[in-house]
Amino acid sequence: MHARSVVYGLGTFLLVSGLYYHLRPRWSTVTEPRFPSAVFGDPAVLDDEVWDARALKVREAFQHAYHGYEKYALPHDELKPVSNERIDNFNGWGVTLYDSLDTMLLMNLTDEFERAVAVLETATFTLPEFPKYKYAPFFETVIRYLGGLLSAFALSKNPILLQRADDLARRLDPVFNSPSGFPYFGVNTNTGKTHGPEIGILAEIATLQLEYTYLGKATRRPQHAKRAIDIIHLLSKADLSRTGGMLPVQWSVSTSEPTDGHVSVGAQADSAHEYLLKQYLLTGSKDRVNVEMYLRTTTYIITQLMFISPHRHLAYATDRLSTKEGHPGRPSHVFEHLSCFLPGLLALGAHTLPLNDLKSIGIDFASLHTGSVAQEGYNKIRYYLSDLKQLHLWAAESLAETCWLIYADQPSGLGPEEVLFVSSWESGQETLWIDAMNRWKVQGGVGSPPGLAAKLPVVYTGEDGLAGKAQGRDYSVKKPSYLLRPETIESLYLLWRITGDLKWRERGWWIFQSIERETKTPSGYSSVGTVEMSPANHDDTMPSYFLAETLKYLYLLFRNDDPLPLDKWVFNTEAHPLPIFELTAEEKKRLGWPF
Ligand code: DMJ
Repeated sequence: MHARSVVYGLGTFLLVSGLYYHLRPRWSTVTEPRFPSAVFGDPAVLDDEVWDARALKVREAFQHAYHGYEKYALPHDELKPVSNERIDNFNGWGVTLYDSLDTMLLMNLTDEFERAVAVLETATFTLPEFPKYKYAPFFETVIRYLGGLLSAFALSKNPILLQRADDLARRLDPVFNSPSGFPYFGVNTNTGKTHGPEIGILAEIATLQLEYTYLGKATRRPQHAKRAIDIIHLLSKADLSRTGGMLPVQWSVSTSEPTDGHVSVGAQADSAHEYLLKQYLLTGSKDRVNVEMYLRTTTYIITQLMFISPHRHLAYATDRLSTKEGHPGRPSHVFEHLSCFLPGLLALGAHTLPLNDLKSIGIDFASLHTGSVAQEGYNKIRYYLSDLKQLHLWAAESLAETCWLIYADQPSGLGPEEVLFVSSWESGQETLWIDAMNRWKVQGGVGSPPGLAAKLPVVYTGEDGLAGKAQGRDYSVKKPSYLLRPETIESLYLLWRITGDLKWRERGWWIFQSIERETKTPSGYSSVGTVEMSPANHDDTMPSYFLAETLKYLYLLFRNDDPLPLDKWVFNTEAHPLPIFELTAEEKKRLGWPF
C-alpha cells in the first residue's frame, strides 16, 4: 500500500510542484510557496523517524494544554487559555480531565493519568448549588464524561473507572422517563428532576448506543444495555418515508416520530448518523437493523445532500431545510466544519462493510429503498451498484478534499466554522455531486471523478473579502471562527489509515503547524475569532474536545504503529475508543439483546 503511494506520490509531486510555481494564485495575499507537499503528499517525507518526531510534537502540545488546565482550571471544566481563568460549562465536574483520560493512556502519560484518577476517585456527580447548574445536559455528559471513563477503563482496566461510569449512568437514568423513552435534554443529578422540551434534537436523543451497550456488557447490567436497545427500536420503526430513510433533525419525545423534514449531516444531527455504522461495528457486525439504517442514510446523503461547486469543483454536503410532498426541500448550501466528520465515516463504512456483496450479510440493497424519495436515490446510483464501495470512497475523498482546502485557503491555515457555497446559492445553478458523477461515467469516466482532483489553495484575507476581492473560491466564509474542532483531522486520520495515501498525513501535519502557530498561548491553545487573518485573534476558550479529539487524532495520524486498529476499536463521537466485541449467547440472554 505504501509502495504504491510512493510511486504515485512521486510522479504527482514532480508534476504538480512544477505546475504550482507557474500556476500559484497571484491574487493571493499570502504568496510563499507553502502548499505543494501538503496538497499532494511529499514522498521525501517517508522516513518513520520524521513521523515519530511529529507524533512527539503532538504529545508535547497535549502536555502543554493539559498542564495549563491542571494549573489554572482543575477541578473546573475548561481553561480559558488567554486570561488563565476557568469556566464551568459542562456540570462543573472537570470535563477536560474526563475527556483527556484515554489520550493520556495512548500517549503513555502515566503521571498525568494517575493524578487524574486520584481526582475522579472521589467524584460524586452531584451538581453544585448554583442556579446555573439546574441540570446536566444528557448528550454532552454521555459523550464526554461517560465516553471518557469507559474508554479509559477499556485501555487501563482500572475498575474505578467502570464504577464511576456505572454511577454516572445511574444518576442520568431519569432522562429516559419520557412518554416514548427518548431521553430528555437533561436531568438534575441531585434530585432526578428532568428538564427538556417536547421536541428533541436528533443528535441529542440518538447518541448513546455505543456508550450504553459497552457499559451494559462491561458491568453485566441489563438496564444499561436496554437504553441502547430501546433507542435503536424507536429509530428503526419511525416513519421516514418523507426523507428516504434518513433521520430528520427534530423528533417528538412523546410520540417518537419526526416533527419536521429538515435533514442535515451537520449540527444537531451528525453523531446520530455516525452511530448507525459504529453501533453495528462495535457489536461485532451482526446487527442488521443499524447497518440497514446506515445504508439508507448514505444513499440519501450521496444523492440528495452532496453538491459540487461550479468553478473549483469542490464537493460539499449541506442540509435541506424541509422536505415537502415527497420531494426533498431546498438545500441551504452551507457547509459546516462539523460536517467534516462525514468523509471519515464514509471511508470507514467503505472499509468495513461488504458494500459490493451486501447479500453476504443478508441484505437486499434494492429492497431497502422503498418509497418515492428512497427509490429516486437508488435510481441515481444505478451506475455504481456493482461497486458501491468505490462510490462511497470517492464521496469520502472528494468531501475530504474540500474540508482540507477550506483550511488551506485561509491566511491562518485554520478552517472556518461555516462556509456558504455562494455560487450555487445565488445562481440557483446547483449541481448534485451524483449528477456530475453520472455525467462523468456516461462520458467514459476519463480523468479524476468530480471533486477528487487535488487543487491549489486560493488565499484571501478578511480585508480582501470586505473589498469584494475574495472571488473565485466558489464559497464565502459565513462563520469565520475556528473552535479547535476535530472533524477534519478525524477524517484525515481515517483516510490515511484506510487508503495509505500520504497526502492525508501531510495535510494533517500542515494543519498542526497552523494550530501551533496561530492558537498557542502561554498556558494552552485558544479558539480564534477569525481564520481570515494571521496572526489570528484568540477568543480565550479551549474546549475539552481539543484534548479528547483534535490532539488524539493528530497523534494517531503521525504514529507509525497502529495502537487502535479499525477492526478492533470503534471511536465514540468524542474520539473515545471502545473495543469491538461480540456478545455470547449467555450475555445476549442476560442483557435482553435482540439483534
Ligand atoms: C464534539 O464534542 C463531538 O464530536 C460532537 O459529536 C460534535 N462535535 C464536537 C466537536 O466539534
